[in-house]
Amino acid sequence: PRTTDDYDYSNYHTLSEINSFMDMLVQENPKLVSKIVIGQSYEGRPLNVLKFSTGGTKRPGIWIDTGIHAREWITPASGSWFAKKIVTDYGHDPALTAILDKLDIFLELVTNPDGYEYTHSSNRMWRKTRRINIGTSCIGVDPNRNWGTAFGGAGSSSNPCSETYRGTSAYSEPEVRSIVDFTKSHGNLKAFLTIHSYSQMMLYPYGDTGAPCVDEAELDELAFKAATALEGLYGTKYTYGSTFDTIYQASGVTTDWAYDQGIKYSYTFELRDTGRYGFVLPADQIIPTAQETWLALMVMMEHTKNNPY
Ligand code: PAY
Ligand code: ZN
Repeated sequence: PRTTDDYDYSNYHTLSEINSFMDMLVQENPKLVSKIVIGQSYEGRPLNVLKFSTGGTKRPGIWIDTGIHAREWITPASGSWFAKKIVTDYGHDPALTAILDKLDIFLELVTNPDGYEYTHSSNRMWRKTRRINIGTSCIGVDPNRNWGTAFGGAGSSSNPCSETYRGTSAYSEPEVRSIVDFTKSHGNLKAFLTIHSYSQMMLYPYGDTGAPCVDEAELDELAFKAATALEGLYGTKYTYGSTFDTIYQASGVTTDWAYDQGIKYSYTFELRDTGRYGFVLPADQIIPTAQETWLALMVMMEHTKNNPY
């Protein structure tokens, strides 16, 4: 494709295709979109973040990441569709326009590029990063157990061969560290939405403990509204609740960290499906999945806009 209008949103793409897509989107919309490189992956690939902004300085920000787990291909595919949706709707859809007049959106499409590349070249079911671990032939750290909140707790593994290996220390993975550094230097993120698959869930803190977070009532109500909007399009049913109560105990996860940084609207999304195809979701479900998820994201972004803190 030469333009983002010709991009095939209904198929899965390689890392280099997604990188070209991002560059085209920036080139076509220079007033609205820019690309920030927040760091480098373990294998040295750039960690690219799309910034959607209509001006201002350090406006409150919404963070969205997709593709932190390599095999969850529906997430960067949906994220690419979101990126195009934002540039298409800005100035036309009043709700999105109002959001972007107050808030900036940051979108990291391929948060674990080494892993993503590996799912294309070698092993479609790879989850972790591609770090070489000392003293074992097992590769990789789970980037969703590597965060500093409850790092090392139950629901994460000290075994480098495990799919939930936490790494040797919190933020050991450059893919995680770069987001931490970006978030802290930005200092004004108000929502943190990390997109995974599969299970059809919206999860809020905490993952390491069943104790409720202080904002549980508000986060639960907002998840209900977002899930209702999502279901309204194609009837896809989501469950929601804390990670601990809804999926399982997990320590050192992104949302617990983001929430403890003071970013109240912190959610993990688990996109389609509930297990029939799992990570290998057929490509004909990409656009419907993106469309329905977008409705939920819009509910959360509007709520963030309307409830400054
Ligand atoms: O962040 O709420 C969280 C933790 C839950 C996810 C995790 O284990 O990291 C849930 C899994 C994921 O998306 O990675 C669910 C999938 C189906 C899996 O690999 O088990
Ligand atoms: Zn995941």
